[in-house]
Amino acid sequence: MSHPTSIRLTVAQALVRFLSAQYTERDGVRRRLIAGTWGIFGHGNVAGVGQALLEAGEDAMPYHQGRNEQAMVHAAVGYARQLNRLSAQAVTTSIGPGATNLVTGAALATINRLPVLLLPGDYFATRPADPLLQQLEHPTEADVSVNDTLRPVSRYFDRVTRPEALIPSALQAMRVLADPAETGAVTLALPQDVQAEAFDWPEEFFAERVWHVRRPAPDPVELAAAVQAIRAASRPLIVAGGGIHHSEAEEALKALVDATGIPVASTQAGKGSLRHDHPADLGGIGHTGTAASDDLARTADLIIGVGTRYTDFTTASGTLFQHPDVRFLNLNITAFDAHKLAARTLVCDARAGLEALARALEGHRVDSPYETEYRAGKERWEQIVEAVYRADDDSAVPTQTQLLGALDAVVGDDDVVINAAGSLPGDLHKLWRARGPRQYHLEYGYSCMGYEIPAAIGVQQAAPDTPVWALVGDGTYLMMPTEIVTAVQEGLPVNMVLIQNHGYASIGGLSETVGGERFGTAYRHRAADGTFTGAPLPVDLAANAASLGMDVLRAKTVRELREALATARASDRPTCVYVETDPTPTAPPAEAWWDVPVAEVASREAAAGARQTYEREAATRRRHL
Ligand SMILES: Cc1ncc(C[n+]2csc(CCOP(=O)(O)OP(=O)(O)O)c2C)c(N)n1
Ligand SMILES: [Mg+2]
Repeated sequence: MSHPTSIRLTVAQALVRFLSAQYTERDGVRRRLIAGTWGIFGHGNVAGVGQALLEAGEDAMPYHQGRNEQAMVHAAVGYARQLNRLSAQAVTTSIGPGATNLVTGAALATINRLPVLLLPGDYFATRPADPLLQQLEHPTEADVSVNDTLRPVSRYFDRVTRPEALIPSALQAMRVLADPAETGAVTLALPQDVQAEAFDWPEEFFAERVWHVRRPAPDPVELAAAVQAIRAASRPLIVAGGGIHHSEAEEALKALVDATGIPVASTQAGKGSLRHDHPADLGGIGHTGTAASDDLARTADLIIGVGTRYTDFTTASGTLFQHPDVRFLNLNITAFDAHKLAARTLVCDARAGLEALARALEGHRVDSPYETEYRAGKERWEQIVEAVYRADDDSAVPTQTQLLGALDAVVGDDDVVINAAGSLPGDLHKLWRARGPRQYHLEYGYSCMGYEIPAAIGVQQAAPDTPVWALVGDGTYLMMPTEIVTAVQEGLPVNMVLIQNHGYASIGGLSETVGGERFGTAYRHRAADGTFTGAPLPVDLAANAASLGMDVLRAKTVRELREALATARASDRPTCVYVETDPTPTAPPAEAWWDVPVAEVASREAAAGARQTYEREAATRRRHL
């Protein structure tokens, strides 16, 4: 018997209806919390969530068709990042392989603290005929399904085995997605029989709900201690992390820096927090950082980490901060990150914290010789960037840094440049001149090859009028070109710069420094001696991109590259600029170490030599307590 205020729907229909009524709000701006749903259908969601999406219609819940489940998560992550985590997307999959394809995307989302709602189909809750197609039968734990692989990579996981359990579970899922400290991948595994089951839902379950995205203020005691530490420091350095963007704290950072003269070095996620031409912006920090940042990091007595997780790239694997009395002050919305490196903590929203610091530090400024010193370092680095960007011969094959110079010349302040893996993250972190705060979109928490193209789709969905660029190496392209089809289908004019250098330039270079002799890093035919040292493989990736529906411009010289980039930017179609680069490495070498352990014993000379260097570097590691 139905309750008078109840609505009879299947679990899947109820979930879609519930999701279409959820909103976030921050600073008075309201957005859909789940703005759309990506899906690939098979058994496990075709008759459940698939039917529910059809019934709901595009107005209530826009549907996007992907080609690969991992890629759909990447697209959703790109979307959420572009909107500062105030809006997210859901991803529905079939049972088994469709579901486990989510794992990589989920890890990426959770590591980068970006929200995505995952809705994998799951085995029957009622177990009428196990094993069903694609079921893993665990011999001793009957309730284990392949979806349990999503537990360690999800910030919230539930398997909804009864209809009424959806109510608390869906509410908890929204709480986590909208929580600035908790957010990441959220998984609701949905047994396929339960998805199709009808239930009488209380009407209130479908009422509009607004999830306020809070900005926790700093604790007065922590704030006082932080202010004291900054006043006492003679060489303070801000490490700007991704939390500044998530919190939309760029203006607050600039105000603090303008008032105090404290310089800013940025992580991959934080780059663009200050415009590149601000006198206190020193660019990237750490293993892929600039000399301006890393020289200062070595001699700074107070590191002020704002919204950073302090990865090994940032700390140069624990070797970067070498001042004998260096101390850390961490402003972070998660206590977990704030406490890293035995820091003084300021656990709060980045914008709220930076504004409070600026107020409390009024009248305080770093010594002028310190300012003169870092400004000179910045100027020296800018000359290095100019030199590697410049191409004196227009008719030559471009190097990778000349390619970045050409792109730098064509983009506007709002263009978004996306990359995640290969040799580009290092080159971009060192060289890119970030203008707008959303421009530099590097996924370097998971550094996942294949993120770029689907992420460009998500970014373009979030910012329809903004030119979006996926920068893609040949190895990365081969990992996941599939979503080109999706960009074509959705009519999204994303640009892709496809860089052909016949393999893994990045890992090849790394391999050489760690005694690996470039083993397995080039895309070449097997030679007579059985090794992959023959001719380059005869692939034509430009033709491949064209076959998937992109417009393709092949650029052979610097001049053709400049023209192709401008044409791509002006086009309203998905466009690929394909370029074979001169492999001569032209990017400045690393300013700081990165720990990749080298064989302690080896018969080959290369590894033995590399081990000596390794031990010398490892000896400089510090434990900050
Ligand atoms: C999914 C995934 N697999 C493996 C790696 C390790 N990895 C990092 S960079 C790289 C090679 C990238 O090659 P390409 O895209 O051609 O860029 P290039 O190094 O040539 O600049 C590999 C294999 C990774 N980051 N992601
Ligand atoms: Mg390559």
